[in-house]
Amino acid sequence: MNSSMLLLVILLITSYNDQANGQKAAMTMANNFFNRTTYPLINGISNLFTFYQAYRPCQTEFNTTGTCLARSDCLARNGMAAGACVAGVTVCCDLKFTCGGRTDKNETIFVNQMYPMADNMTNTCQITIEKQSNVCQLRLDFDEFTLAQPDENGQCTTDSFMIRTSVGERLPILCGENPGQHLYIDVGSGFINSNPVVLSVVTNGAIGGDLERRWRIKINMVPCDSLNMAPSGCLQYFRSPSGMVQSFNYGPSIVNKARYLSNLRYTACIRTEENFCGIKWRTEQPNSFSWGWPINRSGQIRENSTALTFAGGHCNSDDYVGIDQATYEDNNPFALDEDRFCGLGLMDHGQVFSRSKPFQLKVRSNNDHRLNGQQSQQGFSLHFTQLPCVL
Ligand SMILES: *[C@@H]1O[C@H](CO)[C@@H](O)[C@H](O)[C@H]1NC(C)=O
Ligand SMILES: *[C@@H]1O[C@H](CO)[C@@H](O)[C@H](O)[C@H]1NC(C)=O
Ligand SMILES: *[C@@H]1O[C@H](CO)[C@@H](O)[C@H](O)[C@H]1NC(C)=O
Ligand SMILES: *[C@@H]1O[C@H](CO)[C@@H](O)[C@H](O)[C@H]1NC(C)=O
Ligand SMILES: *[C@@H]1O[C@H](CO)[C@@H](O)[C@H](O)[C@H]1NC(C)=O
Ligand SMILES: CC(=O)N[C@H]1CO[C@H](CO)[C@@H](O)[C@@H]1O
Repeated sequence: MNSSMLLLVILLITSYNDQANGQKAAMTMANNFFNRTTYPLINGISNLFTFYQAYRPCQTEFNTTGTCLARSDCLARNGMAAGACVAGVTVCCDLKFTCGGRTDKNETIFVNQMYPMADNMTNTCQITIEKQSNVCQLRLDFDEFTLAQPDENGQCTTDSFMIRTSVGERLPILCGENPGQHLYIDVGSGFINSNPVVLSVVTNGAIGGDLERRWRIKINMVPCDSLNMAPSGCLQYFRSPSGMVQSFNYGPSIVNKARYLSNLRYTACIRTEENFCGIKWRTEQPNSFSWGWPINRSGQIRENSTALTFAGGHCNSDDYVGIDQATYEDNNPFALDEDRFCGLGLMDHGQVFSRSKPFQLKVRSNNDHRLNGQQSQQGFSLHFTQLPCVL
């Protein structure tokens, strides 16, 4: 047997088996075929090839992280060959975790059944995450998230993404477009693995237009002692001096339908950075805030006002966004505090300042979406900047 044949044998062995198994198989075969004096050499080459070929992370055609595996091994694990690692030997395998899956692994990526293609069927796709004992929260990152739009009541009746925990917290039911959004799920601090989290996506047939139903959700387990834990009560948690907070399904307005969801009651929290004492919120674009409208029961605009933006008690009757002790001007002792905002902007200049800690954005919507739909309200996209303590 010449050396290139030898390499081929090792290559096949290492690429068709698990790393550990592969090495063991290689050793057994080596012992069978060759005398021990030749074994150390073979083992060395085998390790080398294991290192270069199998189980190496790779970039898939979809720009996701895959694992180099033999094609047959990839398919046997419900993976998808998505590019080559070493031509003709290993493929870059995208290991899909989808409907029916159950895992206790960190950094799981949950995708729709047909991913990277769109799903167009009626289905209930459910996965179960069993937490590890030192884990207190899950963080979900929606790398991709397109489901059907909510109905005219702001409810996810065609498609819905639901989170079930045994902790009892009510988490929003989501649908529509949510790429880039994230959320935290409290899973309790108990040691016993009795609090599995179930994520389910209910889908109803094909969705209209150009929309392609597809999701790719990264699930991270946050250890209880981690500084990355979101404070209790925060569905979203932003850890940067500046950033953007958008309502779920924020996007271009849809005729006679509100994009934002009804029945929301959650808080987006901003970590206070060291030496920062205040926060400025401003609308990303002049028109990137359309949330609630001060209407009374007869559906007319309150007090015949021509104002477009409202604050405080005016926002009580419908949906609002809450920022504690917010003023239109920073450090102006004469500027009145408001704590809730609604209408078509944040006060007169599309911005407010607050020095109330912790920095939070409270998001509220009720179950009456009729007039919000008539106004085609699209939600909010707000930019925040923390303000240094020096005055
Ligand atoms: C992957 O990334 C490259 C550049 O980094 C880009 O040109 C290409 O379009 C991306 N492919 C997909 C499927 O996103
Ligand atoms: C769903 O997609 C498949 C594959 O693209 C296609 O063959 C099928 O006709 C589609 N079904 C519906 C109801 O659109
Ligand atoms: C899960 O992975 C993330 C990202 O690598 C890491 O920060 C976190 O500590 C891990 N969680 C556990 C329980 O190991
Ligand atoms: C609603 O507003 C209109 C116009 O300002 C007023 O005539 C009407 O009485 C109000 N209805 C209620 C229930 O407050
Ligand atoms: C509201 O505006 C309409 C039209 O401008 C006017 O006819 C009506 O009298 C106003 N109502 C009140 C209570 O000011
Ligand atoms: C295949 C073979 O001949 N293996 C031999 C290699 O040498 C050891 C002793 O060092 C023998 O026990 C094996 O039978």
